[in-house]
Amino acid sequence: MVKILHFSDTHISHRKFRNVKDSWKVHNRVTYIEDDFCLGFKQVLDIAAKSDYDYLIHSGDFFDIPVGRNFAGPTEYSRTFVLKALKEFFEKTKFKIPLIIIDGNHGTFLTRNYSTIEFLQAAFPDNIHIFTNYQLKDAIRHNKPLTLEFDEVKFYLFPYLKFGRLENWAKEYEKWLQNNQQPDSEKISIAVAHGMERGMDLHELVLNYKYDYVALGHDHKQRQIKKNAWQTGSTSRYTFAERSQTKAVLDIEIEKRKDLVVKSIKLDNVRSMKQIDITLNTELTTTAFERDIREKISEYKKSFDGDTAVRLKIKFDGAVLLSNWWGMEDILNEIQNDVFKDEFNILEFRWDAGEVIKRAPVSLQKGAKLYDYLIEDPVIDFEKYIRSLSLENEKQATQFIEIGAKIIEEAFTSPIESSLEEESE
Ligand SMILES: [Mn+2]
Repeated sequence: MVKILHFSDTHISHRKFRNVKDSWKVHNRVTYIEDDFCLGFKQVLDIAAKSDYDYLIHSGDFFDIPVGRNFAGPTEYSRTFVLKALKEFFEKTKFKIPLIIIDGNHGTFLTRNYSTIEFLQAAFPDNIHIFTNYQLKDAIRHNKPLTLEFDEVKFYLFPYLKFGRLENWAKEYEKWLQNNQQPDSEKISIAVAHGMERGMDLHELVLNYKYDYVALGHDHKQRQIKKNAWQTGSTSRYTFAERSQTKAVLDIEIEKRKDLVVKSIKLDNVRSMKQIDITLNTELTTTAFERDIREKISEYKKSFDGDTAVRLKIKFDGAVLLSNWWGMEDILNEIQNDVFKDEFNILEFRWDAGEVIKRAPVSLQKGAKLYDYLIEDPVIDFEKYIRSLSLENEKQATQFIEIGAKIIEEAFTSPIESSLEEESE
């Protein structure tokens, strides 16, 4: 029997600059939100040190940055915090428990073939085993396995890769998987993967092969995916969509040819995130709007305490006159100012009006009709547009249409909830 502690998506060094109270936890050193993510990680190591685990598994997004167009690496504060916490953990457990970490979509310099977890392995070369996006690409390129073997356990690693983005990537990935990543029938086999969308970043075979356990990451909500597969979830709340989620890690006992014994261990001291829902209507005056919001946040009117302060989002829907909305935005900015200046136990104050229908005032409605005919079916419209260019090269035209259609589809079908403000998991 082996006993593992499965955790994921620690997103260490996650920082917020906009719509957050300008307040340090330790002056000139660390802010509250950044420290939340360090403490989430520390809590897991404390749990891990208390029991007799054989392995610790982290299924990706160890560090939050770099990500996308944010090329900044983890802060010195977070890096130092992590090293100290790990050193303490390994000393307490006599350097006996291996920690396995794979790359997620956060924490790697995509154009640089470098991952921030490489520095962890360099610090603890005998105890930490990392598997990066780069190693995965290399394994696919050379048709070789990405595994890690111990006496009784074999790990199959699947760092993040959006293989479904292109058809030929998907084919190559599947071929590599079939050739190299099939579970061993003798040893306990554990797959570790960062991904949640089947066929896009999580391959069906990872769920269908007979691994004894599949340790998944990327989904911040803890949930069972299959009898032998779990998303363990993140260790701190990241987006407002996670506001009512309990954060937890998984304690798993694995024995060959026996059912898993799964225990979810709850993490405490997770900062609360609250959402206030407000439906707007075109009759609403700015005065009534202001009164309503000030009334709704009055329950947080008490002296600021960074350890318990709430992260707050106001979510609007309904419809509003555009001219009124401009006034409302001014009011929101004013309230935000007051919230951060006065006695409110609020750490973050933001709003999302992405789903509000903003009607042009009657005087402008004639002009607004311009938008009506713009795009009926974006994909078909785009093809018409490309055809209208009468390109000589048919192959090129087809390529344009295919790529364009994919981009448009992605843009028009992506969930509204993840607006620009909220970064993806
Ligand atoms: Mn992720």
